[in-house]
Amino acid sequence: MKKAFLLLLALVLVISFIACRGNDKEKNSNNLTNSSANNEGLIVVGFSQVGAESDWRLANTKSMRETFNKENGYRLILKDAQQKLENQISAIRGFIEQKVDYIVFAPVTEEGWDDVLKEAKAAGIPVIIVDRMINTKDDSLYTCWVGSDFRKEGETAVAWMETTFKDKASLKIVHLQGSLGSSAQIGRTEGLLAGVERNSGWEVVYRASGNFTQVKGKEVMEHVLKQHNRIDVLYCENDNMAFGAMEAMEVAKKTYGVNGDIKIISFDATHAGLDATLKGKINYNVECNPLHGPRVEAIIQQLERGEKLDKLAYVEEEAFDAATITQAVIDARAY
Ligand code: GZL
Repeated sequence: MKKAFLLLLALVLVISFIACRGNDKEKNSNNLTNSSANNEGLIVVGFSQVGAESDWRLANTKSMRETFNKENGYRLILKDAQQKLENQISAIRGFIEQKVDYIVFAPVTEEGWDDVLKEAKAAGIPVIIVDRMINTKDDSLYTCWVGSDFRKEGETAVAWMETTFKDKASLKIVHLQGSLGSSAQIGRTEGLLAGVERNSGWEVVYRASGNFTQVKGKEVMEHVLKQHNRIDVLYCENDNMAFGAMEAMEVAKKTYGVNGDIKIISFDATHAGLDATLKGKINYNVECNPLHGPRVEAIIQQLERGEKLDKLAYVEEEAFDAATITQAVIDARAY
């Protein structure tokens, strides 16, 4: 009897020992999946991208993929949020769980980030914001931001309008906005609003968002053309919406561009957008540089070296006039 009891006790001890070992192994393997050892010494970057809504966005994603690859010493985990805030938040939570080394994200809109960024901060993971900005009172929630000065982009477009239309007593403007609440839309809209404020003859006859997509841009312009006979200017917050608006104007037999009735101002200066500018379909195109991969990599390398960083880093941008742009200018550009 005693022997049987001792045998049973030994059996229980052995089983519980194996069970613990099993857990340890699991934990180890968990740690292992996130330690540089298991990542072959690579730096793991979790990148939450807005979506694939425009040529600009595709160029931005391409830049990040080309930079954060194995040859350069990185493992990139890229999540496409399909332009939904909730998808970005769950992607960032996933990065925290996976214990990535860095979290990078392009915020779809400015609001709604504090909670998830507090979780990233608690997990000790540096956060780099690219492209658009967030609205937060606590800037300790991110390490730094790199992107465009969208208000300045709008002011650049409006300065061109003031010069081009200085002799026009009145100007009827259709305003096609980007994704509402995104810093690109907010800044470019602010630029136009300030221009309308300064120029009493300017009137925005219609304003709506095309969500930065070609399909929506066409839809909005189809509606506008049914309501408004006289339109002098289309102020369009990105190239893809401008392409959609052009489709609608062609169907409605409206002329546009350098030789047309409706002058088009666009943003992004993507390859396709500059091609349209060269052809005189877009009158003026304000650049928004998407090549953030190398910029973010430089920031990560500085952080790896323990260097201090500026909180904000603006990228250099220019603008292109259909009257002066050449094929050589387009060919010399990286995107
Ligand atoms: C601008 C970027 C905008 C582009 C659009 O930095 O956030 O989003 O202007 C893109 O083309 O969809």
